[in-house]
Formats: sequence, structure tokens, C-alpha cells
Amino acid sequence: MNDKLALPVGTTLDRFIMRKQEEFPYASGELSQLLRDIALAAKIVNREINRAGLIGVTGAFGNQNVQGEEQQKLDVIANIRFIRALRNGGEVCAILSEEEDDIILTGNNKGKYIVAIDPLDGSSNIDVNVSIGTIFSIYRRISDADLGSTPADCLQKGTCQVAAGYIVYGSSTMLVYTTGHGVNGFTYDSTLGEFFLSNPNIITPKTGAFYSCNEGGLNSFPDGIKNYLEYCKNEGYSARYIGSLVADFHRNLLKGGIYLYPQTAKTPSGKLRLMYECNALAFIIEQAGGRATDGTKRIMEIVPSELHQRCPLIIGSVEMVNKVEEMLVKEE
Ligand code: AHM
Ligand code: MG
Repeated sequence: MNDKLALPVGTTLDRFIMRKQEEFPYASGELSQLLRDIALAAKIVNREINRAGLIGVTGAFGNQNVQGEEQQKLDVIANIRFIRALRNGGEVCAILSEEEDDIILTGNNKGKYIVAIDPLDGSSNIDVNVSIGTIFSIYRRISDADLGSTPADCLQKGTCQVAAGYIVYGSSTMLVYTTGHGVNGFTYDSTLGEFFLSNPNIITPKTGAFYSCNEGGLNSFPDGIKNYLEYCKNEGYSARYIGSLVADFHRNLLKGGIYLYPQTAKTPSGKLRLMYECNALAFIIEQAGGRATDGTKRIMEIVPSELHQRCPLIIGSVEMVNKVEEMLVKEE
């Protein structure tokens, strides 16, 4: 891990990004600006979420997104806020969003970066005041600088990510991100309008006592997964499932644990989306010392063929993910 400059808890996100950039002599500052743009949109979305019940933006928007899921008003608002911040920031030429069928061209044809984003994940939890999140991946464009962006730019493997992160809007709001040099977490102080470093160099425990899975789908899970869930019970692990991926992931990252969303009868390829849910969290967990797989393949090595592709996700503490894999192999 490159950590020439260890920065103290309490450092602002802006200063942190700036100082980290100094560690890379050839860094141009564009990625730093892009991360700041995301943080700005996160603050705005945080404000909208906090007062959602007061300004009438809870509930359904009355539309379905490309996945056939009912959009919530806050899904739509978060989508608009992030797209606007990324467009105005100027560093991003194209955006892939969970809420939009096609790639969004920002008009910044010289922008070097692509962002894949789930603007508001776990939105079924909005109306009941439970934690929700934003997940993002950043890629460098591979097409020519002046031509706008091509689908190939938006269909890169997770190993090509230059940065990834999430924001959890919870009992406090946190932004956690990696640029491939460890994982750092920042807590938002709304009275000052700043994110401050609160969780430097996050390392996830090698094992844990939490397992997070919607066992409602158990009957159609692969046998290896069923056996692993049985094993969790025999070991006396605690079941913890919020139904907000970011919140479940965040807890397990800090405390040790595993999150599983396998293939089910309803969702034969898994429910979660590779490009803006699984890859980002896979990058973060690996940087923190954990693992992410679809059961047979490392998530970040899956070659995407569709923008909104789904995949099974098994992610968390290294020893727990290894155990699931062992059990899946046994049942093959
Ligand atoms: P969303 O992007 O439509 O919000 O769906 C993703 C969410 C995850 O946050 C969560 O882990 C999962 O779906 C919950 O699904 P289920 O209700 O099937 O357990
Ligand atoms: Mg989502």
C-alpha cells in the first residue's frame, strides 16, 4: 500500500484527496476533481434524503427503470443530482446509471473518465427511514479523446477501475473510497458541510460472525449456498440483512462478515448489477483484504457484455468467501 503520507483522523476529504494526489507525481488532478464532484453531489443527495419526509419526495415516481423496477422519487432526484455534478465537473465523458437505459454522454468530449453509478441503492428502504446508499466506479476511457465515448468504454472489466466508492446515508453519512491504494472512510458533518477522515486504511477482518442474505429465496439457491447457510447457523453466526447492499456491505467491511446474493428462481443470473454495484464493492473489499466472487469467478475479472448485466455476488471476509467456494465446488 502506498502510504507515504499518513493523514490524521479529522483531515477533510478535500485535503486528503489533494495530499494523496501529491503522492503520484504524474497525476493531473482530474481524478481528484472528479472525486470532489461526487462528494458534492453526495452532500446534496444527503440533504434531500434527510428532509424527504418533509418535502413530499418519498414514495414512487410512477415509472419503471430499465430493470423493470419501480422508480422512487428519490431515485430520480439522486440520478439527476449525480449526473448534473459529473456533467458540470467536466472530467467525465460518459455515465452509466442504473436509472437510465443507455449510456449518458455528458458532452465533455475531452473528459478522460467514465463513471458507472447506482445513484440510490436500496431505495425500497427510503420510505421507512432505513439506510440507503450510492455506489460508483470510475474507469479511464479507452476510446479516442475527441470522439465522445463508445460502449467499449462502459464495458470494461472491474480490474480496470481506477477508483470506486460508496456513500452510505445512515445514522451518519459516510463516503468510503479507494483508488487502488487502500480504503479510506470519511464521515459527513452536516453542520460544517464537510466529510472528515474517520476510518483511515480500512482492513476488513479475515473472518467474521455476520452473514447477510435474503433467505426468502433459499429454496432456489444452489446447493452449495444452502449448505453454507446451514454451516453459518451451526457455527452460531448472526444473521444481519438490511436489504440495502451498501449498508450490509459497510457493516461487514468494518466488523467482518459475508454478503451473499446468489442466483434464484426469480433472478436466475443474480439480482445485483455487475457494472455499478458488484465491481465497485469488489474493488473496495479486495483493497481491504477481502474477496468477491460470483461463485466461480473473481467479480473483477468478469468480462461484461451488457451495460445492465446481473451477476451473483458473494463478498466479504476472505476466510468466509473461501468457505462458500469450497462448498460450491463440493456440490458441482
Ligand atoms: P436496487 O438497486 O433496486 O435498490 O436493488 C438492489 C438492492 C440491494 O441494495 C439489496 O441488497 C438487494 O437489492 C435486496 O434485494 P432483496 O429485496 O431481493 O433481498
Ligand atoms: Mg442498486
